[in-house]
Amino acid sequence: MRYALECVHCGRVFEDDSLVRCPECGGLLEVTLRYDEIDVDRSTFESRGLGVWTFRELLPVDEEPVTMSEGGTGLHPCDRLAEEVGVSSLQVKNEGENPTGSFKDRGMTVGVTKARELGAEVVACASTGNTSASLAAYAARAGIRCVVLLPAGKVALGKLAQALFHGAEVIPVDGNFDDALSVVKRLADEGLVYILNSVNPFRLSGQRTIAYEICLQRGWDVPDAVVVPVGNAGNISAIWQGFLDLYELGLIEDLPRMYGVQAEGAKPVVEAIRSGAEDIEPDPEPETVATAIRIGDPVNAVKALRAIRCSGGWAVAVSDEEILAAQRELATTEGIFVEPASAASIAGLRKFVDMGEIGGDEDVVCVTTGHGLKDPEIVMKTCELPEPVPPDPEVIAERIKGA
Ligand code: AN7
Repeated sequence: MRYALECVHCGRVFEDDSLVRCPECGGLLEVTLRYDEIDVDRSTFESRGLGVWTFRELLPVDEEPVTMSEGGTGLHPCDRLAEEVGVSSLQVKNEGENPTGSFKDRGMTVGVTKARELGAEVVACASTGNTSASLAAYAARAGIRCVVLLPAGKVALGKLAQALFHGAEVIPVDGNFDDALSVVKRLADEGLVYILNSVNPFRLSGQRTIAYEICLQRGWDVPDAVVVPVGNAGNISAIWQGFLDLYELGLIEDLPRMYGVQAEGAKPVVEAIRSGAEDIEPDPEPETVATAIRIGDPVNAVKALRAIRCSGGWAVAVSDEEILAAQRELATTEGIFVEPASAASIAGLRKFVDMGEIGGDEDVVCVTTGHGLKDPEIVMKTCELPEPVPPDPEVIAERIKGA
């Protein structure tokens, strides 16, 4: 086997793909690649089109994938914003360009392929929205029954529409994401459902391709810093592991520093980084306009703390006002429309630069995790729709000249 599952807590190693948590201590499992058994070099990947399955030798499945061409997202130079923020280079890895509009598709193509391989009859997740939209789509494609638990009234409209329309059984829960996730974990332990939250190690393997792609797109030149919004903390952990994989395989010569950004109203990871604590203190009442990261008890927190600390990075919290201002700035200065949670990475970058954590001469990649169309309601609150006028060229010409 070119991979195994390793417990993040007790370190035991397993070769049993049906596991989603350590059978010995209950801890999180992570896919560890056996680098000696993987025969790849830079040209293996350079000769293929860009996407998740470009890196199939590094993914823990051998079956035909359940796929919709996920990954292969743009890495957009943002020179005007770089100047504005005060860094010498800024690129945005825009994950909103995935099939269902978020980075979750990278994980689901791998996770749902594994679910099908295992013969799962029901796949399930708790979600702040994007995970449910992605799982609903991939489950539909695989022909597997899908159940999603959502915090009632707290999921952005576009995401809810996706989950419903792809035919998932949507169960709104009177509670927050953390409450919903603890229910799904329990049902998964009882064998009723196959869980596709970020406790699933196969899903997070797919998300490592964000790092793989960044390196390939930059000709294997590693950025100084990578800035990622943090909710359940799976993505920042997966991206860091992706860089480590390429480093261990000898495909890159450096590692980036990893920077996490949370919302002011949901910032347990930021507090732990600041205090030096080994684990987070859960926040029982997370609240933020960026509903995707409205999470108080991130399950992957320990891995994220390790990623941030081992890489020499840091974490900050940003206010809802800072998030919405960054969202607008990215849209108006660079043409990139992202959802509020994604804009947290831009708002956070500004803070890291102001704090001196990221230097003015550095080369930065911000990961924007979801498309702006996911949450049209939030942007329409701050946009004014002008009154209609007659279709009269003179009236409209006057309007244009007057502006
Ligand atoms: C746009 O959909 O947790 O730190 O249930 O949708 O890996 O959790 C979404 C998370 C960032 C945080 N940006 O990533 C869910 C869910 C967007 C997101 C995150 C999410 P993690």
